Amino acid sequence: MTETRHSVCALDCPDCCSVLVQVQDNRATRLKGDPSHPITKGFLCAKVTRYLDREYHPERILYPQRRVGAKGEGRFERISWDDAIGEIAERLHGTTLKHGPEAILPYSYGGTMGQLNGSSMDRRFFHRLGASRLDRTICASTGAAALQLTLGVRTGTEPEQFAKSRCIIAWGANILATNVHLWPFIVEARRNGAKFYVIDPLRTKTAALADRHLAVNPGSDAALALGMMHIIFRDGLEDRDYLEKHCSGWEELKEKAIAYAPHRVSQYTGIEVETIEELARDYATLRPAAIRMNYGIQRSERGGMSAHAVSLLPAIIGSWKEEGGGLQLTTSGAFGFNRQALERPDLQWKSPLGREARLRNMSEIGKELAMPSEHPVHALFVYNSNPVAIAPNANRVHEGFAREDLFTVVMEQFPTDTARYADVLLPATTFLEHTDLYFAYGHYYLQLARPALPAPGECKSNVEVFRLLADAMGFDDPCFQDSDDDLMRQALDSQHPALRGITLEDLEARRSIRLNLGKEGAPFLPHAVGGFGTPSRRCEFHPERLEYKPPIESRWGHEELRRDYPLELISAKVESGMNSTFGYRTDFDAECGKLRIHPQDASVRGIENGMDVVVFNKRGQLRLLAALSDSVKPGLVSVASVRWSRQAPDGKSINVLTSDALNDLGGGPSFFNCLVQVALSSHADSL
Ligand SMILES: Nc1nc2c(c(=O)[nH]1)N[C@H]1C(S)=C(S)[C@@H](COP(=O)(O)OP(=O)(O)OC[C@H]3O[C@@H](n4cnc5c(=O)[nH]c(N)nc54)[C@H](O)[C@@H]3O)O[C@H]1N2
Ligand SMILES: Nc1nc2c(c(=O)[nH]1)N[C@H]1C(S)=C(S)[C@@H](COP(=O)(O)OP(=O)(O)OC[C@H]3O[C@@H](n4cnc5c(=O)[nH]c(N)nc54)[C@H](O)[C@@H]3O)O[C@H]1N2
Ligand code: SF4
Ligand SMILES: [Mo]
Repeated sequence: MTETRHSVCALDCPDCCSVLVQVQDNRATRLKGDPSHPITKGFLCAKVTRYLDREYHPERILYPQRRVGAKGEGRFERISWDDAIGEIAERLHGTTLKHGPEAILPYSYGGTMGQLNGSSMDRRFFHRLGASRLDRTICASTGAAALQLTLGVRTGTEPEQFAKSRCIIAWGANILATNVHLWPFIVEARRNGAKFYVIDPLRTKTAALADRHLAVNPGSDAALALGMMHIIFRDGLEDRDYLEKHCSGWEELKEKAIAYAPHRVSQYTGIEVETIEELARDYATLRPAAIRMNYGIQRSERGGMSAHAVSLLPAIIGSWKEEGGGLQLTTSGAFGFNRQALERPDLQWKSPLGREARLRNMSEIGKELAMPSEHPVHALFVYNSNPVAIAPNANRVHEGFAREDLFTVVMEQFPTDTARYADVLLPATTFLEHTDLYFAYGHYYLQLARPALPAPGECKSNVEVFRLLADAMGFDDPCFQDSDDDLMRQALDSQHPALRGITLEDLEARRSIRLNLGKEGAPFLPHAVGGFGTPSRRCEFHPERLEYKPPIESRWGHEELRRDYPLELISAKVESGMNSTFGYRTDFDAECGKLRIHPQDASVRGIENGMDVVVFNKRGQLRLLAALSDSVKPGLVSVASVRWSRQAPDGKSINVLTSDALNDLGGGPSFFNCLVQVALSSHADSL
């Protein structure tokens, strides 16, 4: 019998699609987008349309296992759940007795956007244990901090409104690859005459389809935004009324912007003066104008400053007032779940002086594990993430995970680079197999998913595993026995106006519900008349932070570095991947094995298309195949991220090259400022 069941795509993607699963005899035969969902609009991206290859893949981890080979070798023996839970509880208990609970570190990130399996029972467990806390900075903390600084909230223009815009700027946003459900709204706007700009160092598929592509130098966005402000103020195109009523600090910024004349900005950004003039004029006069800023711009040394500068632009021209205006980086702040109830930070261990457990920055996991420390981490618990592949400065990360004295638990669906380092490996369910409650970071629909398929083998959800572990550790607070439905009810039991009146029963019946945002049926205009969450309740301009300097790891930065490593490397996301999640797919892996290099840079190095090359810097080196392309400017090279190192011929993935230096705001990484040199493989030995 064939039937259609409902689910929600849990991948780390702003679109959070509503999914229909065709099922025959309890086996899925097809996934498709829910046609009734206003954002999904009946289609899924190419990578998730094929998700059933993952669901039924022969390499899925189906049973608990214990390491039998050397660390990192990936050899395991099957054990029972009782033995696995018993062993983990014993080791965590032993670590606590010997070194204190802060010697235990949880490590999780974006495996699932579900609230239950992403951050509920796990947080309760580690809080009660007194483990070190993890600062989850690897992706979005810099942009989030910049929005918080500027707007005091993490919300923005709803995707539907982009259809009404007359000027759209995709700023560090590869929409066709990473946010494809925004595209139909952009197409509609362009059909009505909108002009579409893309600001991205790479000529991505999105950039290739733009009316104007500005191939900015990496990390120079703050200069470009200041240049736009210069022109807007110079030509009197600002919305003075809006600035006076709702903004603070703008007069000083106006003064500061005088120094950012187009010819100077052109030198910093690599964009012609006329193009900068055209962009600023169009942005201020083709109304409404909307900016889709994405996380690409904040993954650089001064990414916080860049994100702050860009997020000021809508206030300067007053476009927050207009339907189809404003800016979107994220919509996540509107989902005002009761996090206290869900995560129970009150269970946390506190020292007699009230100190909370120490906080460790996940972007520095290599340093944390590999560098000598007075209070090292002795036990690590990884779930929803693959740090050995995705964290920067990967050689250091490998070194840390290889420590014989480190006890590592990994809960995974697949034998990832990280799973191979596990001492105990636990099998996790996929989103098609467990219950969860979903927020989105690219729209305003709250969604519920029940299991659409049975869990194979002995896979369990994260929530269930932390319940079992809490029991084994003797944690007797009743919250450790809460059911999935209890957790969802607690999350929804919130004072936040966006969730008012939304119950689990409503969600059960409707699956997807738009948050309560302003008047029903009216467009959501969060800052039409203020509405800022900053201390001053205004849009806050921080001119003291806005001083453009080129990143150290750039062709304009540190002189010695750029002499040895003259090329800038960007390792951005690609359409066929989802970070490292689809590392087993050959088409994705082949994409990650290519180095895009401009023909000029190739020819001076004797490199031809398809040749074996070595890319290196002081942190590491890896072998790739040269792909000559003018999608990168001279001086720039690019590699798709992130492959499994197991798949690479030399066992290395791109993050052996990236830096674990933190950027200027929110403790985020600086993946996209990375200097390298490239040589033919045959010459590499003499280097
Ligand atoms: N297909 C696919 N979709 C994804 C993901 C994936 O891996 N694959 N990952 C998901 C995740 S985790 C996230 S965070 C989002 C991220 O979504 P995006 O932010 O759109 O993705 P990124 O590739 O990080 O960066 C976007 C663009 O920024 C550009 N860029 C790099 N440096 C600079 C700079 O200095 N200035 C400017 N203006 N642009 C710059 C890159 O070339 C890239 O094309 O996508 C999510 N969706
Ligand atoms: N060079 C470079 N490095 C980057 C980036 C880049 O652009 N360039 N991007 C960075 C960014 S933005 C991000 S967000 C990070 C992403 O880093 P991660 O969050 O680590 O993302 P993934 O590599 O997709 O790994 C997620 C893992 O979670 C597992 N998983 C999924 N669902 C579940 C579940 O329910 N339970 C359990 N236990 N596991 C589950 C999946 O099998 C998968 O292996 O990478 C960062 N690293
Ligand atoms: S990855 Fe994004 S676009 Fe693809 S199905 Fe999932 S939510 Fe939709
Ligand atoms: Mo991310």
